[in-house]
Amino acid sequence: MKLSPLQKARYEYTPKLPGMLRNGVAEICVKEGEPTQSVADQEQIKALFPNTYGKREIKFERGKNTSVPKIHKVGVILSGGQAPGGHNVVCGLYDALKAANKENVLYGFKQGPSGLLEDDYIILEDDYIDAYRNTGGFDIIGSGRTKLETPEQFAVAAEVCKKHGITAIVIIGGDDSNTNACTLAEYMAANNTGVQVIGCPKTIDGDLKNEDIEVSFGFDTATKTYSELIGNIERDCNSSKKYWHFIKVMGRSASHVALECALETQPNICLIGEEVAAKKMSLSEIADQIADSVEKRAANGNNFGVAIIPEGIVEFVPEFSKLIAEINELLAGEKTAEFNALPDWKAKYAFIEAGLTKESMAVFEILPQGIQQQLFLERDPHGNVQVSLIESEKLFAEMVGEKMKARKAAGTYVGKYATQHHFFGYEGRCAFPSNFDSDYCYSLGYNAFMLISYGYNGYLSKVSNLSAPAEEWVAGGMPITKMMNIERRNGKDKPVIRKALTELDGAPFKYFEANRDKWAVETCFTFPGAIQYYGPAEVCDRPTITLALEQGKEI
Ligand code: FBP
Repeated sequence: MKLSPLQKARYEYTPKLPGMLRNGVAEICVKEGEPTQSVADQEQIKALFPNTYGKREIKFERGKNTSVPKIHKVGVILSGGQAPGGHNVVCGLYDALKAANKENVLYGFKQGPSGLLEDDYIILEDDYIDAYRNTGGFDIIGSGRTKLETPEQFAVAAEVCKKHGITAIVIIGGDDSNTNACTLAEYMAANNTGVQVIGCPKTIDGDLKNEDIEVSFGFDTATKTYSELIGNIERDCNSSKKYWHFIKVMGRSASHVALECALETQPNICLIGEEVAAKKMSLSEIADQIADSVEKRAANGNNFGVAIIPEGIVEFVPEFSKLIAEINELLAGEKTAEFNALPDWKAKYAFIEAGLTKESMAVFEILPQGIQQQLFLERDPHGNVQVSLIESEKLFAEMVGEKMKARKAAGTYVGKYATQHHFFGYEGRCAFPSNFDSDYCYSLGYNAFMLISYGYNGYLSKVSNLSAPAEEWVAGGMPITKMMNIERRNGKDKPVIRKALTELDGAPFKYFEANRDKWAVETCFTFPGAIQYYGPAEVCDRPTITLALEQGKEI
């Protein structure tokens, strides 16, 4: 395989570990803290996790390793969407495992949790591992979205572990995968399998975050990648001065990615889904907010601008959620076939008009035809509207266009309005991990092995104090049950890790709120440029603005 110069250079990069892990595995001791409680619904969670509930928070320190020596056979799984740094979690885990004993073995289960269920694996060894150090992607073993959640699946997993003598599984995933890791850990303990389960917090979305997990890995690199691209677009539109760019960014429901990109690039507009929900904004109100910026900028002769749209925005618009629910109902069961058999869009439109309430029809009518058709034609296997596929960047660009026409007719706006659309998602998920993600991920993996060697089960690898230099990071572990609460999912009460949405009273949003009126009218763009891997620490090791603000640091 031909290597790029950066790839070669990154192979040589030595990720920075937290100070207490730097003397090698023989010099890492454990300090147990207080017993923990779940964030809510304590009695229910305790009853559901009798073997893994209430365990103590743990921290590692420099000192003589007192773990019981044994040969460790460990399995590792990458679960869900790609996030930069996943390879380094595997590398950190591998290095700690081999440093403890050369005879230890790391099994990489292929293509996500299904690899464990199908007993499809590779044994990871030096040469193979070395080709993935500090690189992006999950291709070291592949990833997948199979959910590991039923007792039947757990029994298969336990059998596969028994067959190979595997006594620990590391699951690298987001909130759902770590919820499932917690249930698997409980199963393994309840059935005396002797298998430990450890989770690692991954997702570019940044929504696996709580008082213990400061950030999920991948968020740093993905947002820096998108911010580079958004900054480049800002420079382009500031040069030609002829387009409004509508840029959708990934992040599923939560708006963390959009907010961080806005803090990095200071666009004219950034929508925040959680605010839209709190203010119960309609689509038309959102379009008006953008149109106000277009109008005011045009009055200063600036017929250009940048608007960032979070992927999940439409889910937060109450009238849109109602419309989606009605459409799902309208096409439930047999009715999909009836709808599909209608000869043309005109007939389909009449069917829709007859089936929706007056209010939802009013919302449907203001949507551009392309989006209307998308709502009915591209549906998931259960027949539901695929909200994530809705091209909200086009939706708002077109709705604002209509507003500008109306304002022109009313004589309040004189200007030109031409648009471009972008969607940034996959571009950032496999980027070469920033130094932050390279260091953080390697530390998470190394730390995961320390948790295994000290016999912990049902813990999330935890590395904290992340806005400080890596030397000052704190390594340890937190029982996953501490992060659980009961939520209603698919009509049933389920124990889950609470998903972190953007907090409207949190420091990142407050900073944005204090500045956005100025950004909406003036041209305050900032140009973060490409991620830098070599050079001064303030350029190369800088955490996200979100993390810095959350931890009270100057930005
Ligand atoms: P995870 O939650 O699994 O980390 O995935 C994140 C994500 O990148 C979302 O931002 C996005 O909505 C989704 O994955 C896309 O999924 P897919 O890769 O299946 O298209």
